[in-house]
Amino acid sequence: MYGGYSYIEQDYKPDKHDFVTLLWLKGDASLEALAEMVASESSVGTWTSLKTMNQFVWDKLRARVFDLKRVKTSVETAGFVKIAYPLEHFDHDNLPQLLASIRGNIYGIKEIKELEIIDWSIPEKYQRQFKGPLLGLEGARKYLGTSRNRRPHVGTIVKPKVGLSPAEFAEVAFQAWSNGLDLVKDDENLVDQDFCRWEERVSRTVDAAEKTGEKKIYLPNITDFIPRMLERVDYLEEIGWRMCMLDVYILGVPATKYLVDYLHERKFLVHAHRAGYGAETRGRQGVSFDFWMKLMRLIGVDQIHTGTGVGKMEGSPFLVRKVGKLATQSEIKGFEPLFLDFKWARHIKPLMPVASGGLNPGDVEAVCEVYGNTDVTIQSGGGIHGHPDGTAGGARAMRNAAERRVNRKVKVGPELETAINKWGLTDAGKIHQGFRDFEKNRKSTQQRIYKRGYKEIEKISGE
Ligand code: CAP
Ligand code: MG
Repeated sequence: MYGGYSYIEQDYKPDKHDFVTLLWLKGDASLEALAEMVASESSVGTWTSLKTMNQFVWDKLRARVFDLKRVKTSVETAGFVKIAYPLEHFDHDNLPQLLASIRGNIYGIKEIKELEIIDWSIPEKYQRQFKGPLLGLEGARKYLGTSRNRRPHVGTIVKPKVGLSPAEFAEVAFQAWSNGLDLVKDDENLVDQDFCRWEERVSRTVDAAEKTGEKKIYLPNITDFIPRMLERVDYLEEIGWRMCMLDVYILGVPATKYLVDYLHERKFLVHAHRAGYGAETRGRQGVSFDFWMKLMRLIGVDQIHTGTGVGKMEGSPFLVRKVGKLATQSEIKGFEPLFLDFKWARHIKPLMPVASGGLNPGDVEAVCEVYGNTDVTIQSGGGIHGHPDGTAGGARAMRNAAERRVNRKVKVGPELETAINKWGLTDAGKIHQGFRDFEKNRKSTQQRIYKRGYKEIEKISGE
């Protein structure tokens, strides 16, 4: 009972039109009380009973807490719970309103010390209001001509992150492309600084891409206030370059959705950088990256950064494979309490996952093992421009590694050998074995998580 009402129905079976959130909760009251605070504050209630409450509100719009699983801790209460919300609770086609309910006030409730939305499911009827990716995974493959051989796409982020002039930037990009890379992108913090004005950089770099005589991806970062982003899209359209990058987490859901719709009306490929996501996905207060992944596929970005499992950014192979599946599969079999069963509406296309952050050519095999296949774009900044033979050597090594991944007859070239001598070869076999062990111990791992909570999850997540 919280605020005069009881929201708990332990054995509730969600309706196909319900949203379900899977939460981790920890705090200063019983798990039941903590969960009811969340259900109340995120749906129809508040701290006290209301004279204005009526049957329609209670019957049709309230949230329901179910499947509570208490975990043993020494002092506070903690555990996993699920909360179901009826579809009628939400506006049509309005993600900000949905977020204000399920990801809103609940994070400020004083008794709650830890609250993580680990996962959520979205009813098909709600998904049907969104278009999903326009080009997605297969669109990117078709553009680059890799639909048949299915090799991983390889690319680079020009480094230093900021500071090169437009001419220097375009030259580095040309070296990268002409030595085998598919993709070059601006860094997340490079847009329109005085030393590298956006328009001049884009015009020179697009010329460099065209000079290669091959289909290449160049992703200019257009992130800014909305009017300036629209001007940049218009410029790109004028010069016939239909692709760009958005820092989607920084922009937030409303601006991202607005831009993706605008770009897709103009048939652009949209690449999503996730800079900043860690502010709410790490630790036990916030949301998991899966939460964001589902939002972004619904909104329809065509490519998105999803982690590496082996590079410089957080995320174990297990977690990254899970996010990769959310990007590329139409249906996911759950492993509670880490993720729920989930099905995408049929029209929502797969999108291209992007592994980036601390990678080098010796990581290609391992990254493919993390993702479980080669449907991934592998990006490397330091691992290309830090190659002893420079950008050209790094690009050749990276392409060589990608070709070898789909055709074992391709020999290790001298640049790949140099890269491996400098950075080593990440052990893909060990990652493979890790997944096999996990499958073997699925049931017992699950039992341990329910017993000991996040201490066990951290062993899998690498946190
Ligand atoms: C990679 C990168 C990306 C990170 C972000 C960087 O450069 O450009 O922004 O990958 O992480 O600046 O760090 P390096 P994520 O290849 O030189 O590491 O993709 O996980 O969002
Ligand atoms: Mg970057």
